[in-house]
This record gives sequence, structure tokens and C-alpha cells, in this order.
Amino acid sequence: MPVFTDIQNKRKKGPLHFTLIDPDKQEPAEAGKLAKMAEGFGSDAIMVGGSWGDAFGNKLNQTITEIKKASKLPVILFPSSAQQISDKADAIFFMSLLNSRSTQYLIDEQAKGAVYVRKFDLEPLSMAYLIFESDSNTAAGWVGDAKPIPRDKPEIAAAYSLAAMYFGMKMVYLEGGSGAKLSVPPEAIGAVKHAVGKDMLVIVGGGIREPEVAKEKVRAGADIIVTGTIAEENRDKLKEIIKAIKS
Ligand code: 1GP
Repeated sequence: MPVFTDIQNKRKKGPLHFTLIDPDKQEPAEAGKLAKMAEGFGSDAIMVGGSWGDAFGNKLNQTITEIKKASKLPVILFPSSAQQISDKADAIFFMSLLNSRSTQYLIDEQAKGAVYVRKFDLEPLSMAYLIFESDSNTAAGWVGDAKPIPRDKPEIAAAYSLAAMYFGMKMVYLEGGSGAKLSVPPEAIGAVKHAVGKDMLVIVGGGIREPEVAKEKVRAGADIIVTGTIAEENRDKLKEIIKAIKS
């Protein structure tokens, strides 16, 4: 079954949780263990990527291979450049950082990567990526040359999401930045969901460390919650977060 169909089917039953694994943060075997644990806790997919460090080539391939050995969950690439494409994955977030100031992250890396998406027969999941203002500039914001969405301007997030919908994108990822102290505000999530309705899946990630915070994002309108750092820091917390999203 195509990964997008699987996601849509699962979403009909309730909000989803995706686990982000950065190949730079652990050895491939450990990534496999992490994926198995997340699957056991009820996570719905594994995203693989990172905006900084060793997240491409052999390390990327071996990490995905170990994840696939350890779990049955779909593996979706979450690339920060055309270098982060692997034939071992099932699908790829084919994403454009819509609030980047650089054509590199709007379309140039995508053009380079498109050739490999076809060659490797990866399923492209068309997605808008929006980076929010946080307590400090995050790695994703710095690398992606983003003009962060102001936290107190939900209407700007809604307008970009609407534009993405008119471009035909199927998902919008509201990014607080990995490890950020401040996550995406519920007002922005609500404004985006109100703008795009059922035509787009709203994904929210970055700085989510507590079950109540994850639940607050779901109540605001998030279809999918992404966590990365918490699985490295506190595995019990990951279990509680997934439980809160699904309850
Ligand atoms: C980063 O949104 C993801 O792209 C996950 O962030 O590592 O803070 O959970 P965390």
C-alpha cells in the first residue's frame, strides 16, 4: 500500500505520531532499537533526516537498513538537501521550505533530488515546510535561511499554508526546530487547520517534550505530531507522549 494511503487510513482512526531519527545522533544499530521501541509504543512512521552532521551516504543507508530490520513501520526521508536521499526508504517528504530566503531550499535542492526520487522509485509526499520563530534560531532555520514565522502572527502561517494548498501540496509541516525551547503555538496550528481543512494534513514538530504539550497541539488541530529529541533523552516520556496523542 502506498505510504500516503496508509497515513490517510490511519488518520481516519485518530491523530498520529511520527518518530524522527537523525542518523548523526547514534549508530545504525541503536537507531534500529529506537524504531522498534517507538513502534511498540504505537508510533505510526519513522522519519529519517537531520539538518546538520553525518546524515547522508553510508550512515544514512545503514541507519535505514537497521530500522527496516527492526520494525515494520514505513520509513520516510526528511531531507535537508538532495544528498539525503536513499533507495532504502519507502517514501520521501518532497518538501519546500516556503519561508526560506534562498532558492536552494525552495526549489534547487528539490530539482537535484527529483532525479534520484525517480531513480530509486521513492514515493514522493508533497509537503510545505514552515519554520517558526523560537527562543533562538534553530539549526533548521539557520541552515534553511528561513525568515521565521512570527509566533504572534497565526494569519501569516495560515496564508502560507493556503498558498501551499493551492499549489497542490498534501501536507504542511509547522516546524518549531529540533530541541527548541518554544514549540509551535496552538493559535498558529488552529489558524492553519482552519485555512486548509481536510485537504491537507497538518504536521507539528520541534521542542515537544511533554504529553500535555503534544495533546494541546492535537486539540488545536494537528493531524500528526513529530518528536525526535525526546526519544534520545527520555524513552518513558516518548511512551507517554504517544499515549496522550492517541487518547
Ligand atoms: C525537528 O520537528 C522535529 O525537525 C523534531 O523536533 O527533536 O525537538 O522533537 P524535536
